[in-house]
Amino acid sequence: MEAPEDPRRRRVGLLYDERMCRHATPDGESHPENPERIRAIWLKLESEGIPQRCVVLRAKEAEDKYIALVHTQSHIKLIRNISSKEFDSQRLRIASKFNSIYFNKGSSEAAYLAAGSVVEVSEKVAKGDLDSAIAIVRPPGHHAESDEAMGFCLFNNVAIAANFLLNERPELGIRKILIVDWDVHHGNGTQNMFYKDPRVLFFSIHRFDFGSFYPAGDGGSYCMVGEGAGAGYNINVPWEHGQCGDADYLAVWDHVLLPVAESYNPDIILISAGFDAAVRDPLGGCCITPYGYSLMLKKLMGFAQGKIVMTLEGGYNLNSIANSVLACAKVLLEEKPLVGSIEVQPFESTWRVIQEVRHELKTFWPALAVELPQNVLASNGRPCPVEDAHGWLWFKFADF
Ligand code: X5A
Ligand code: ZN
Repeated sequence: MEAPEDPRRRRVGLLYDERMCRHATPDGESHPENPERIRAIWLKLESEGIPQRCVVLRAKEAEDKYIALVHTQSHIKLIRNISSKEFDSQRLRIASKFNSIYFNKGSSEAAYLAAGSVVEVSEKVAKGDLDSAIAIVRPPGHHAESDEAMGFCLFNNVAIAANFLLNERPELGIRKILIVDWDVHHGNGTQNMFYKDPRVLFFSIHRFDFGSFYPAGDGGSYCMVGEGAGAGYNINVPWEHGQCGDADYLAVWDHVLLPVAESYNPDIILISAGFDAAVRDPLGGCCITPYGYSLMLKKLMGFAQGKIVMTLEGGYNLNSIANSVLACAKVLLEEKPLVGSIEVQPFESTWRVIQEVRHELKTFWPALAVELPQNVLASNGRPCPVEDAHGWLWFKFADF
C-alpha cells in the first residue's frame, strides 16, 4: 500500500523529455549547446532519487497561437519548417545567416517542445497544482528575438510562458511576473519583448565587460531601465569582468534584487536559469558554486508564495550544470537546511556596479535610494578559483 501523502510536502514539477536531445549539429560537429547537457542533468537527478520525489512531466509542443504572442509569423514559420525535407538542402545556408545558430532534422520539434514545456509547467504552478517546477529544456530561449533566432536560441521559451499567463490565462490571477535571468549572458530577447511592459519586471545579471561580452553592444547596460509604462521594470546588472562568484551574486541579491522584489510583490517568478556562470563553465568565466545557486534560489522562495518556475537556458560544463540543478532541486523540495559557506568578499567592482544600478533605478524603487554603508564598500582584491591545464583549481589573487 502507498503511504498517504504528507500535505506539507512540496509539489515540485520536473520536466524532461529525451526528444529535446534530437536538436544537434547537422554534421556531428562538437558544440557547447549539445544534447548531453540535459541528459547529464537528468542522469544526475535520477542517481540522487530526485524524480521519485517530484511530479515528473513529459514535454508537449507549444501551440502556434501562444508562440505568436512574442514571435512574428515569419519566425514561427521558419522554425516550424526548418527541419522538414524541403529544407534539407537549405538548412546550412539559412543557419549561417543567424548569429550562433545551427539546425538539423530535430530542431523544429525540440524548439516547440521546449517552449511548450515552459508554458505547461508555468500554468500548473500558476494554478497551484504545483508549488514550483524545473523545466530541463533545450534549445535555450533568452537570446531569441521576436523575429530572429540567435545565441543557440530558437524560441524565447520563458517570454512565451510569461505572455501566456498574462494574456491567455487572466483567470489565474497572474498580473505581475518577475523574470530573473541569471544566465551569464544578457537576456536580450526577453528584455526587448517586455521593455515597455510593467506587468513583467525583467532582471538580468550578466557579464558585460563594458559591452564586449556576448551578445555585445549596449543592450545589457544598467542604463536600460525600460520605456514608457515599462520604465523602471527592466534591471540589468552588468559585470565588468569574469570571475564573479557566490559573494558577488549574493551582494546583488541583497542590495538590488531582493529589495525590488519586495516592493514589486510578483505573483510568480520565472527564472531564466542558465548555469553558465557556474565555476568551470567553458564560456562564462565566472565561479558560482552549487551552494551559491541554492542560496540565490532560496532567497527568491520568500516571494510569490514560493511560486517559482526554473527554466534551463545556457550552461556548458556537464558536471557543473548537473550539480547546480541538483542543488536547486533540493531547495525547491525543501530537503534540509543548506550547508556551505562563502569564503570571499565581493570584488570592489561589484560594489561599483551595485551602486551604479541603484543610482539608475532609485527614482523607480525608493528602497534603492538609501546610501550603502561605507564599510561594505571597502573591500580590495580577493582570491578566486582559476583552473590550470590539468583541470586543477587554484586560488589566485585577482584585483580589478
Ligand atoms: C543560451 C546561451 C550563449 C551564446 C554564446 C554565443 N547562449 N557565442 O548561453
Ligand atoms: Zn548563456
